[in-house]
Amino acid sequence: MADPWQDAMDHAVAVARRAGTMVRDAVQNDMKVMLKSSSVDLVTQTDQKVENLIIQSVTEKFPTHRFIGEESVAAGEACLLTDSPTWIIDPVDGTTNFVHGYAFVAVSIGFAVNKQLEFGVVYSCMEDKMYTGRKGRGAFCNGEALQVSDQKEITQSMVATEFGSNRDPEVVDKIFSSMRKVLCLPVHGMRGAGSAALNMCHVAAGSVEVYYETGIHCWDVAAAAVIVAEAGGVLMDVEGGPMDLMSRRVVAANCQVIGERIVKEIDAFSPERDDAAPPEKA
Ligand code: LIP
Repeated sequence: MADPWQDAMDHAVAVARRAGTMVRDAVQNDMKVMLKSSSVDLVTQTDQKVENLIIQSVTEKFPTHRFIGEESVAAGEACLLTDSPTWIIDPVDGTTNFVHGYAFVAVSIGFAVNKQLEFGVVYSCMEDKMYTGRKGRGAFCNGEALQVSDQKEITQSMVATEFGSNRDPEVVDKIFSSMRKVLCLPVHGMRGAGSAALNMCHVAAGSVEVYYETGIHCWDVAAAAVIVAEAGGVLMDVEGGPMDLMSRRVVAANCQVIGERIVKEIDAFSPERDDAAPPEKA
């Protein structure tokens, strides 16, 4: 059967490539770093330029489609997923990496219809790796099919997580106590690429068994969630049960057994949801 969203997906791949070139070019130049929620939550003009490029180019081709974009939300737009076809965009996932010239930087474009994720495109700009996933049709990296690892033993596993950008000591304590428990299971190793989307692509590619994080946003994980699922992996909440895209909590695992095992070690907490109502104006 013809894929009703093939055109949109082809467009996402093409625009992600253009965006990636913009990111690579920007790394060579001086960049102006600005702050968002805190002094460690960084944003650059490139994040904003890339998001504008993607939104403009998609709007020209699909004028009725809607957007949730990291920088548009930072500028005050609502983060609401409706039944309309919606592009969920992180123009630069791994902004801190980008600012420091650390190699894992991705353009992440997810696409949802009727609140269901249909496809995801994650372009790892510095590595020139194009990860794609289309619901029901598989996941690929530069055209090669992706398959999660078949490991079922947590003690033989590689685990990825991140410190995030919340430096509230209570939150940092929870992050460290979870990491300590995971490390002492013991696991083979713990890593963090500095990009949620790429951590998840590493699960899809089989080099990491499980990635978990609290504090991410829907634009960090929407695209890669399709890639993980289509590579045979599972997505869940940090307390088990299904992943909720707006909850800012994610576990992406190669299989249910590993996902559920890691959940037992996580000290869960709940940041404000992405779709929380904005505060009323005084
Ligand atoms: C970042 C993530 C990173 C996570 C940060 C942040 P950004 O996205 O990909 O892994 O730890 O909290 O969400 O801000 O670079 O798009």
